[in-house]
Amino acid sequence: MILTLAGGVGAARFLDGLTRVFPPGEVYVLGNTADDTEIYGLHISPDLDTVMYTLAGLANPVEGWGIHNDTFESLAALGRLGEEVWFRLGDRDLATHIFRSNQLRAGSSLSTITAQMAKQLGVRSSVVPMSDDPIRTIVYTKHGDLAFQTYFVRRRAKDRVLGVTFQGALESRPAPGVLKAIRGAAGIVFCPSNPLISVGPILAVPGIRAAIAGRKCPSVAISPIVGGQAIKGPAARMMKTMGMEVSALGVARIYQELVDVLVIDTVDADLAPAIEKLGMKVVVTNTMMTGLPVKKALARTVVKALQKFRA
Ligand code: FO1
Repeated sequence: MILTLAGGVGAARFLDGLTRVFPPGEVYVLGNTADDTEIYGLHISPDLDTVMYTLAGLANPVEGWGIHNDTFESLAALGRLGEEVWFRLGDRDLATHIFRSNQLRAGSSLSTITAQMAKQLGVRSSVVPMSDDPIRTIVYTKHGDLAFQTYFVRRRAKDRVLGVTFQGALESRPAPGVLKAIRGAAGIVFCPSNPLISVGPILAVPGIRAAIAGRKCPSVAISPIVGGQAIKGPAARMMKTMGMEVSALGVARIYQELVDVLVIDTVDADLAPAIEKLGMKVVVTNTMMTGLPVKKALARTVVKALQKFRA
């Protein structure tokens, strides 16, 4: 089994390729839940849903999140009632959040509900939240401490990030089976997600980082920073304002001790020697997942890197 650490859209795109070149039933997705939020009394798990919809073939191909061809009638009606509508919840997407929230209220755990929904949608991979306990990313800015979706969607990630914290992480436990899955994995993959706010919270759940650091299998990360820019989202700006080098080398520094092989884009080939000095192997390839052929080729490269390192 390959265990993957996943944020939202970047991870989902990679997993779309991976599950087409590797048996999907042998892929375990450990998803970030620190972006979760409550809107209209509903529990939203954006990263879990993004992965789930993508693997079910339902995702909106343009945004990467939400459901393809969804409508927004309910949101419009809520707006007319005076509710804030900055977080775009589609009509069909709402069903997911209503179901999840109902089940949570009835006492079910997030991991059980996620498994149930993924199965219902025909997803063959395991999609597992990092924890069943509430963990929330708080972004420190000069305008105050912002809940993640307020920073990211409402304020369009335009504030300078002074720091982040994962509220509740210290008191949280990994979801059932997570540590066992890490110990039993034949390979670990860090998807091309934001290392600070997508993979960071997963590693902040007590026990997960240590289990990965003590791995007996190879681990590969795909750099989400290409040519000094984030493929998607605010990773580059965040790394910069937090004093990190915005490059694949900066990513390598964050993942030191946890990753054996870093996959970097061809435009960053000249960084390979410096990354290798950190004790990682480097694989150079096209990481810009513009279409299915590149996604599949990247996934094949990652699987090959895992096999090669193992050998
Ligand atoms: N991202 C946006 O930029 N704007 C939105 O209105 C928005 C709505 C949304 C609804 C459901 C969902 O599952 C995800 C949604 N996202 C939206 C994406 C999400 O906020 C972020 O991509 C992740 O949290 C970061 O990984």
